[in-house]
Amino acid sequence: MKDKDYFLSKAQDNFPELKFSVLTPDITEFIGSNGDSILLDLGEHAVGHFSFAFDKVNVFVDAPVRLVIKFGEDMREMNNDFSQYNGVLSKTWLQEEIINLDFPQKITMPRRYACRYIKITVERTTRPIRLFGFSFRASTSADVSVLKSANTQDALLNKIDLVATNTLKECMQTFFEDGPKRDRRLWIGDLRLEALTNYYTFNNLDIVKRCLYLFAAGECNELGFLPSFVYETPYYHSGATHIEDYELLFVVSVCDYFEHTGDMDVVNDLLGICKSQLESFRATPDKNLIATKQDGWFAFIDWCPGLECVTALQGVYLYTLERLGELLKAIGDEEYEKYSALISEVRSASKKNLYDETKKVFVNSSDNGQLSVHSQVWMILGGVITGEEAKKLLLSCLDNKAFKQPVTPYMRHYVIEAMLKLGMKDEAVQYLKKFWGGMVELGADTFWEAYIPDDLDFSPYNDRMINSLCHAWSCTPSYFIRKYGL
Ligand code: RAM
Repeated sequence: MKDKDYFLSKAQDNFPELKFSVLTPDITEFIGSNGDSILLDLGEHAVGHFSFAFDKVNVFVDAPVRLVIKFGEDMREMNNDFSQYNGVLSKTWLQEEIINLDFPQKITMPRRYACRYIKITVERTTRPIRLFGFSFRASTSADVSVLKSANTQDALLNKIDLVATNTLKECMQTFFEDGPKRDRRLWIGDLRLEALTNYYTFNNLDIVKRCLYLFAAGECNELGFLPSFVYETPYYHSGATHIEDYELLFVVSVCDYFEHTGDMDVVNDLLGICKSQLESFRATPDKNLIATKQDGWFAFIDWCPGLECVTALQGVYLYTLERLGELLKAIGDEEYEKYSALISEVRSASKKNLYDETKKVFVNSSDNGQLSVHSQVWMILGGVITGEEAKKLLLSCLDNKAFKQPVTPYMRHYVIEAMLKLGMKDEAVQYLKKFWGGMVELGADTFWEAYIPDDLDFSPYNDRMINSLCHAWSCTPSYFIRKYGL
């Protein structure tokens, strides 16, 4: 019987093996007293556990020593004063500890951190102390030995590829995490992009299967939608949030997996859930076949402030229908005809109701008439508009202040996907270099959750300190570079 226990046991069968390595910073020893601090640099981003030792210098320390230990993914984060944090997410994501050590000892800190830099401040000691034996035990389930270099003719693209594979590697732990600093959980939107990039880099199929099954085990809401995120530590827990575009992208993730592997066992296990996601979605369009906002409605699309998402969601729906249709055709499923008829119907309805023929743009009263790159891109990806007409539309909205622009590498992934669908390879390379290359030029070791070139303080959560600087959904340049030979 394919129930929660079945899916969880399948997820367990595909538990990926973690590989460990030990990093040591260039500084090996530090002598300090009250108020002194040391900054350690691991030389690269790492996810894992930090150890060190302390001892007296010459006079025995006759009281507990209090240290403040701060971990950061980049130097901007290290230079922030965490006490000034003013964001909407919990401050406890900020990686800083106060520890009291009763006597000289070697200590391995119990929590896992995601960082390149570590700052230790001696807050209170009665005598100078010696800190030494710094080491960081890093983990990943990515097998770096199988990774081939991208070897493009372009130095910046090679660098972008390196940072992108590094981002993915860091997010690959016992499942695909969205960010190893925050939220450290599995989200559908992130899973899809991580899995795609993984196919062209580390090609670890177990972790993809595991993640698909972890969602299959999740509790659906009253509409039948899968949870949009799950946790697995310390025990399985499916998230209470249901994001409409993410439930659809679960279906796409299964289609991607099948396209890459031809694995019918997984399809047999998950096809019912895929079909049910699309059936559930059918409750949302109006009589014109256009998506509407529902009670408790939430579509993600991007973290762009004030973004209206209905048209984009309609595009995600079409994109998913098309992918599922292809899968059904490939496996000879009798429902293929039904899906392909539906795609044509919803496409024509979208063009008829959402495309303004005079202004040559998609605009929707359910989006309050708001113009966005997001709507145009998803209508292109949904196949509502094609060829030269679509190219013109895309070029006219990018960098156009009249249109809401993407703010996350997640949404920018879909901009590039739309460009490549339209054969705009040169534009795709330029766009990739501008946004991911921009982060590289700012010294990124891993790609960030959000990036607006002229607003480096931007945060979806109102404070840049909480942004994840190694974020799964930003790893797709390696997918584009390797799959399309950019
Ligand atoms: C944030 C994370 C995650 C994303 C969701 C929608 O919490 O950044 O990656 O998928 O938002």
